[in-house]
Amino acid sequence: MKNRSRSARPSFINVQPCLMHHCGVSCTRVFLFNISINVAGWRVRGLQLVHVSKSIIFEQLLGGDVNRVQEYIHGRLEEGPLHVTLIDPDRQDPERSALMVREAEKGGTHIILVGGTMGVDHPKLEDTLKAVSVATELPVIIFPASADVISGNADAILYISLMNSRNVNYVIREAARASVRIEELKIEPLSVGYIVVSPGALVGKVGDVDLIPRDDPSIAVEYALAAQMFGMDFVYLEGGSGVDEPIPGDIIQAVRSAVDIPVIVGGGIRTPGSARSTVLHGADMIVTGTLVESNADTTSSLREMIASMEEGWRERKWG
Ligand code: 1GP
Repeated sequence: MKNRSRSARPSFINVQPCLMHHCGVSCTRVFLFNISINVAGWRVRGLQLVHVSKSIIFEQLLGGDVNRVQEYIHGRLEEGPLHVTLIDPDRQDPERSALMVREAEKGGTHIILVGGTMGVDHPKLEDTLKAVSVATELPVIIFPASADVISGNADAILYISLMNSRNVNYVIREAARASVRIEELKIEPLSVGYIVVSPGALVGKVGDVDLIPRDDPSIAVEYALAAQMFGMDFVYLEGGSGVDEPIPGDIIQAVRSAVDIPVIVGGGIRTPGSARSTVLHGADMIVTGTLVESNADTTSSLREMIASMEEGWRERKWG
């Protein structure tokens, strides 16, 4: 997922993971791809077994103008829920962040999100992104606190509208300010309708949020549907970092039933049981930050949590 470039752009390229191969897109060693490519007007098709690392495949075959991270996420979601590890560069130095990421990858996490609610300064974000990118093959995505902390050292960036903020800067102005820079850096934007549910913790305060009440799923549904109608890629239900309880299942379930786009849920998820319940109620992707920051054995905690998420997913799909 490193060194994304749009320069060598083929006229058409379509790569799908082979459904018969049990590893699918998650495998970093062997891929069986159905490749279709136009070369000088001729379409060449065929199955190819590629026995190299995932990043090389993506760089060599998908190096054009494609949504690599979106493809990765949607491919993974065919198989099960995704776990996302949030790294806040303000909480530790880049070397420690890289170590946490290595452990999280061993534990089975699928995506690394780097950012924080408070304005992380730009050098700190850059240093952390560089250290983290070297440490992992997983997609590294920026979670920006503002338009001032954007970097090309990542595979993608969450392109956020904090939909239930009272402050127009967080609803759209920061996104507008960031747009030209994102385009220049050629970093993949993942558009996100970010909806903060009570208690909201720091992001609720800093973002001047009109919090979604925990006992009224209908308001969350309105915002989530609005996000989908605006054409956004994801809905992100945020309870706030470090809160005692995750977002209530009723809210997640109502949102999941209302929209077709993937639903991301974060805030207060620290146990396998809460992760399982969050997925069972409809989360497609779970974000955890505090768990990785405060845990002595990240690898085994994440293994356990991801196994529980998969149980919740199976129960949701097949009862
Ligand atoms: C990301 O704010 C969350 O959505 C992270 O929350 O720190 O409670 O895991 P935790």
